[in-house]
Amino acid sequence: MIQNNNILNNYKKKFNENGFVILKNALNKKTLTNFSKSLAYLINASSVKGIRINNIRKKNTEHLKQEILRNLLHLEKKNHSFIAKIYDTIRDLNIMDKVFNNQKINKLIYSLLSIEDDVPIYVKQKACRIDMPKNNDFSLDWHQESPYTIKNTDLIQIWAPALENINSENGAIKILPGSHKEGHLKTEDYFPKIGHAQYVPKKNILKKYNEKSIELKIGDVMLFSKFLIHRSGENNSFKPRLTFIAHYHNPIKKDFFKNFIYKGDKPLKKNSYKR
Ligand SMILES: O=C(O)CCC(=O)C(=O)O
Repeated sequence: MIQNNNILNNYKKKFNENGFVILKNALNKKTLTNFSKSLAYLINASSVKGIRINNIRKKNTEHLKQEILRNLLHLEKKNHSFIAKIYDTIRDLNIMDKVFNNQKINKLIYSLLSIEDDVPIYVKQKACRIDMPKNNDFSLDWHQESPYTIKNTDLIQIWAPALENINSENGAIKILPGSHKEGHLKTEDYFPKIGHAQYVPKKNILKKYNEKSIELKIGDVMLFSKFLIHRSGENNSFKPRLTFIAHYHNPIKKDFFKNFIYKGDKPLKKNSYKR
């Protein structure tokens, strides 16, 4: 819980030292339950024969989650385009405002960005990743967020489990603590036919740091620097892995508008969940 300035300052100190902080129990149960329900409704809206979740309103949340996961697997098996549509839709559902525009998270974001709490925050790249078991199509190799976003922006990135706890088996994100101090790095780029553009820092930099897997319980969130080197974990479980991600920018930072390059909701560069 963030009660006072001392606690905020401690988080900030840790963030500056390591490039990330973990905020426990940031997302409340009600929001997470409503997110599950929203997802269940979207699955039904796909209108695929044999795929239907009944009694969404009344179902026990744990049962609902397991049904969601089973049905996402069925949809993927039928055709990945169903998953792509759900992915593209979730990010703009009203429930996502509750997820990302959360008082506890905001308080810490303001502190980490060193801005007053009446300054607007520009929340972009909101998404819920859906990573299928043993499938790396949309995985991200080692990268910093900086090449994927607005030049020189002040931003904090969020990563959090959306449906179930995330551990090393189902794809805990990997980070290189302390690597944010390198600043914006030169990269070796590659553009796979499927999935995201990859902007990978040079091997001699990656070798300098010890990798850490971030296992989070549902409700916990990780906030991290745009310079922290991180990568996707592998989902070696039998269920889809769902995670919230977003960028929190300070839009009044000098040159934010000058460097602004989002065009509607089009990705900045080749960066897609479509196959
Ligand atoms: O969750 C993942 O697999 C990685 C997410 C990530 O690296 C990112 O969004 O920048």
